[in-house]
Amino acid sequence: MKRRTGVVLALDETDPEKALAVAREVAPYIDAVKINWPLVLSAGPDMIGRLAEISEVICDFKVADIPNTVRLIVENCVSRGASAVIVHAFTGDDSMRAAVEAAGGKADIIAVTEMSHPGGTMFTAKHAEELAHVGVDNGAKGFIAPATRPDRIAAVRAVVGSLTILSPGVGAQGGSARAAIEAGADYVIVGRAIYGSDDPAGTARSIAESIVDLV
Ligand code: NUP
Repeated sequence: MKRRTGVVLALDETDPEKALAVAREVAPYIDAVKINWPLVLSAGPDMIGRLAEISEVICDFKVADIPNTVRLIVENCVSRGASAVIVHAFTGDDSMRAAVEAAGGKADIIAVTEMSHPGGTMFTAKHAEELAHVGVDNGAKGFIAPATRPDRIAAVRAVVGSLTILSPGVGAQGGSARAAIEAGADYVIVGRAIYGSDDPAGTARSIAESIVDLV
């Protein structure tokens, strides 16, 4: 994934045609579309390939399983054209290694560290640095850290060095794109604030403009 604007669209719109329209409209202002279960369950997995014709695609399936199941899921995402797959790190070294091996250099594996919602402080925050280490030690190239708590982005940055950090939680969850990038994120992930707005392209452009001097 090549950073141009530093914005990733979280496309949780569940109407497939609307989702494709938003992706097309917003494409000039984003570096990737992140697809999650809501859209895949309503549109089917072929949506991964359809979006890949418009943009780089990150499959946010938060894969959390034994190594063999992780491998099967990651291989499937990559064969459909995904550029990256998000996996949980709490499953441990062997599952993380299986994800990286299954991606086979054709896609990046992104490890979840601390989650952005309030419940993310119950367990993930207490182990965020260890979770980041699981990713670093086993070849993950990207890390999810919360835009809702920019100081925690900085804590994850201290573990992952120059590897990539992507931060969800901007807009609907209360985080600011600029604060996240200033704290050390490489990309912000933005969903409802863009696809739920009256002017998705204009909103994506203004978020990109708010960080243009930092990316
Ligand atoms: O910690 C996380 N927080 C989070 O919001 C990890 C994530 N992957 N996400 C995802 O980012 C979430 O599932 C959704 O797809 C997107 C944020 O969307 P929004 O709050 O901007 O609408």
